[in-house]
Amino acid sequence: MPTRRTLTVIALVAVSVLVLLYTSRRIGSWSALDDPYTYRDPHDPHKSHHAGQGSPDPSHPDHVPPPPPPPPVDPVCEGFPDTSKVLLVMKTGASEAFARVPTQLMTMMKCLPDFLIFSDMDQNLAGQEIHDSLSTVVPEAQDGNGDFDLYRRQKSCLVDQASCNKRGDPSSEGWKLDKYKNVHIAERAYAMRPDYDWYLFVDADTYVLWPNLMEWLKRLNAKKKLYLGSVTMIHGFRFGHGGSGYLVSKGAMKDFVGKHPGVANEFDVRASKECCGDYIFALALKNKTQVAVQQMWPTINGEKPDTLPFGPWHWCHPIVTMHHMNSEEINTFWQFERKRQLAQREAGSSQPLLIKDIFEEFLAPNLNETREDWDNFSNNRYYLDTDGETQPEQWFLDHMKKKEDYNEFEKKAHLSFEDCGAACKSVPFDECFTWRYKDKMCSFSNSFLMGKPVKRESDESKRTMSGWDVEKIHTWIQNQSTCNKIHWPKVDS
Ligand SMILES: *[C@@H]1O[C@H](CO)[C@@H](O)[C@H](O)[C@H]1NC(C)=O
Ligand SMILES: *[C@@H]1O[C@H](CO)[C@@H](O)[C@H](O)[C@H]1NC(C)=O
Ligand SMILES: *[C@@H]1O[C@H](CO)[C@@H](O)[C@H](O)[C@H]1NC(C)=O
Ligand SMILES: CC(=O)N[C@H]1CO[C@H](CO)[C@@H](O)[C@@H]1O
Repeated sequence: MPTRRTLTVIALVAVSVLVLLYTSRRIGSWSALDDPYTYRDPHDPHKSHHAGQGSPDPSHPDHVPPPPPPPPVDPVCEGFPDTSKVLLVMKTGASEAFARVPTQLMTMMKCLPDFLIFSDMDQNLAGQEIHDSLSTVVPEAQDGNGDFDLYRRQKSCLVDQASCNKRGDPSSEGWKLDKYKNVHIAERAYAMRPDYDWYLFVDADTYVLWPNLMEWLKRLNAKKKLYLGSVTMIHGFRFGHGGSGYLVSKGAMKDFVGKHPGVANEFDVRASKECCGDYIFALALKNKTQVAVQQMWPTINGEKPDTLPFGPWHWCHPIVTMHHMNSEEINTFWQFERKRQLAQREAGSSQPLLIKDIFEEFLAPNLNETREDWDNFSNNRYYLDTDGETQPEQWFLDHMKKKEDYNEFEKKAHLSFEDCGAACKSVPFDECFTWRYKDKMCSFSNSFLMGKPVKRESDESKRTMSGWDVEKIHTWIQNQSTCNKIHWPKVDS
């Protein structure tokens, strides 16, 4: 039997241990509080200095400098991949920066150790520097050029940009200015940060899935000259679509902007004659290095959860970028991605996020047979009355099936929303997953997506009605493999 005295001693010891534990935790959290004062060397993003710490005291012979405290880890960034070899280079404009950039900084960019933001004016957004990419455009390209009206107006704005822009049309003017930026941005980004393996160029409404990107880049060699994107064409020339984002390897950047100082100015005047900056970038890159874009679609993608067409060519593919995401959509997707990664960590699995996972999160819970005043973008094939008084536009006629191949349901498809749906259900999945009825026209899509609500038209025949062949969609999904084989895009090097 323990005596009363022993019990008292044990109790006292227990209390002291608890007090000690508590104070050491407090100290721990105090040093974490110090971390916001971490100073990041702008010339070397990987090196941090802690003010007043780590400087050895020479008067003390046995002095061992204390190890620097670990960098602050936001709990939301736990398990976030090491992105220190990839530089995100974001392009925006002063007329949109305050609407788009803050949410990006709070979500998709939150766990990045470094990145650069370029615009058409020097700005500071809550401490984040935004650089004017157009400050060195040659006068020959700017003078007397209406494309630069917004550029000039922004600089002389006495109040906020939104108020000044009431004198113009910022979205179309911003677009005209945009095409001068891309090569300058590449040049400046490389000059400011020459030591990265990869440079990822995106717009301010592009979303990047970092865990997927880092998983993908493990398979690629940055020393090769690579330019990877979602291919678009102008005048038969292939280039990576800017909003989807394009990746350029260190090898290509070195050969391009590294070896050709002033290359951006060589293309300033050319830019005034072309439509788009992403196209100019590809022209300049090809001109100087012979490097051409490689097709990475659908992994580098220009759609977003509500417009991604799910189906045979969008399923077991990992996705690395999405586009046209507004702040709310970025926030929603970021939370989904972080939640999923946490769950995976607990389950000890690490499958990349596939396009089918986006279907399961965003569309599957909301699949319904029909929706009124809703557009599901079904536009692969049209059924319409070609014997009426008004001749339909040629584009619609070009998207019709040969009438002699119609079955009984297809013959009536143009009559009503219900007939259109019955026709969809009468054909196999590679002809119709979803249908839409609008303006006395029935149209099919061989993929399925969410789409969006549209304003209700007072004229009954002008309303947009959408339908999903839910049964066919489920049958098709059940017939898919479970995506054991991940379809990473093929890269030649
Ligand atoms: C690059 O552009 C210049 C100027 O337009 C042209 O003279 C030259 O032939 C081009 N070089 C290549 C390799 O396309
Ligand atoms: C879902 O589909 C059913 C059957 O077509 C329809 O009656 C119902 O209105 C739809 N629900 C919504 C929210 O559109
Ligand atoms: C199911 O998959 C098999 C093999 O890929 C294919 O031949 C068949 O057409 C598919 N059926 C459906 C209904 O998708
Ligand atoms: C799957 C599908 O039909 N997607 C289409 C959605 O609508 C846009 C714009 O009309 C088209 O570009 C897509 O091809």
